[in-house]
Amino acid sequence: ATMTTSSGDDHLAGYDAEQVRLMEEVCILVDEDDRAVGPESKKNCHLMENINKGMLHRAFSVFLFNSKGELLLQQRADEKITFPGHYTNTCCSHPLYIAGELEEAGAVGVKRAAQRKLEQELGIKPDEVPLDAFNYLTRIHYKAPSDGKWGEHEVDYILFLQRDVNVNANPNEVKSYRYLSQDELKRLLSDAEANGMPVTPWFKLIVETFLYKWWDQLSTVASLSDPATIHRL
Ligand code: DMA
Ligand code: MN
Repeated sequence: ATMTTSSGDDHLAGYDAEQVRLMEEVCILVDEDDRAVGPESKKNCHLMENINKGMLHRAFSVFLFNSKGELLLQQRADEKITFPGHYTNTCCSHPLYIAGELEEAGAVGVKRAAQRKLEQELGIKPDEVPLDAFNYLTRIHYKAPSDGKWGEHEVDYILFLQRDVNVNANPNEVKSYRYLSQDELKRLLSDAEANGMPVTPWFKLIVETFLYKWWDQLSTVASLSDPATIHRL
């Protein structure tokens, strides 16, 4: 991967050029009630110096299951600026400050963003993951440092879907991926703990709070949807 030598911004010097470019994306700043309050660069949203002053943005976390009920897990690429090499759920990112992704009715804006990133990270074609296949379950508000400089502070929309898809992972985003049963995930997480393999903080929080109870009821999970609540984790 090409490394940047000078970006004109010390914060991003030395990181992967494609990931630096993606830091120019325009995220949606929100207040604590998830009301959109304006645009801000992905870079500024993820600097701890801004997070420590209260900056908060909107995000999503996708959990994709195959028809056997196995979860698609990914390991983030080493090129990622935040949480490189960490094990995590299928796909995460941010809706952008554009009309289609700001649309809040039915959480369709975050579903569009999820469809966009499933293709960019995992090569999953949009027609394999139609917007109406996503179940928006609830939101979590959490804060987590990555290293001294970078971190997360998000209102994160949790999206479940069960579809068989063709994966063609983008190595700039994804180092490895695999499908796991519940027992296999439990084993991976306890091995990770024992062996110092990093797992993203948001994935740990969702595993600890909601994952297995929703996973146990995959085929009827839409009935468990709690769209109005923001869980403070
Ligand atoms: C950000 O994910 C979203 C959450 C829920 C942590 P990310 O760092 O994978 O975003 P991106 O893929 O856009 O870099
Ligand atoms: Mn974020």
